[in-house]
Amino acid sequence: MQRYKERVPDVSGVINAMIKEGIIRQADDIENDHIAFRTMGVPQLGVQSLEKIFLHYGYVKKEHYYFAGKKLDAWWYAPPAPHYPRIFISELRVSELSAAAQEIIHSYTNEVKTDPVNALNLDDTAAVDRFLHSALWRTPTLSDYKTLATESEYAAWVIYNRYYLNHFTVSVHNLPAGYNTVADFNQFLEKNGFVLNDAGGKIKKSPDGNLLQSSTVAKMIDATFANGEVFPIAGSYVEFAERRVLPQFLHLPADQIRREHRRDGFETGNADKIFESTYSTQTKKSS
Ligand code: OOG
Ligand code: NI
Repeated sequence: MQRYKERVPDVSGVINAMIKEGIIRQADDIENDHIAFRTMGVPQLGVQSLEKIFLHYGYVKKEHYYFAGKKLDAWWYAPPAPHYPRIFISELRVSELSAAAQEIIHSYTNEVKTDPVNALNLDDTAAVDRFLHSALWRTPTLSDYKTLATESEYAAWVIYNRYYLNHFTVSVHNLPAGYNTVADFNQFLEKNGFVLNDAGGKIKKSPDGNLLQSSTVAKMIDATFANGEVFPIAGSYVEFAERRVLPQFLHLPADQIRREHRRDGFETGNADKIFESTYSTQTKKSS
């Protein structure tokens, strides 16, 4: 979380606003619904590589999601115990981009000769942490970044940001009344000046009505490219999730509701719009 917190002012912004409002006493009181990573789909990297870290720690691979327009695949991973966050990892279908974009991407990812996770001692948590904060390939040029962005904003984001955490997610359903729905929590956020992603509406709702999500718009950060060129690019964002109690458990008293009684997993239609929290159509509102 360290680098993410430093680069995403909304992280401490949201936590501090929640403490000030008396919703929580300290940051640790927040239930982290899930965290998300983005990757490049090339043979030695991508989901098949990154997921090995989480599988090693007992995460279980669950459903696949496909995003045709954005040329992405994603999977989610269930944690080994309910107090750990779920994990959402997406991957760019690099081979579906133009030859020019593929050439740019490969010029960076080819610096990674073999699957780097295979070389990690996965029991060494400090080494894993260092790996997740490692650069993997050289600092991109601004011109490569811009060329990629015209074709895939996701590609441009990953070429610069590598594996740095994309977002963490505040679970709202266990918060006090008045804040325990995404609708109410969004009101609280907007009252405090946070700008919400409104792609497809500010509340993303699954067809079953039981998974509701919203997110802040990523703020622009001054990124330093090759040769010291500085240019503002999208950082990361914070997400909010409300998982409603499944119909078969609605009879349970409120104090008996646990994670397994609520809607689990993700939703393609919701996720498709949440990705846009770092896309220029949204970030133009926050800068
Ligand atoms: C992930 C977007 C999808 C969700 O919870 O459905 C997502 C991303 O922006 O990398 O976070
Ligand atoms: Ni998410």
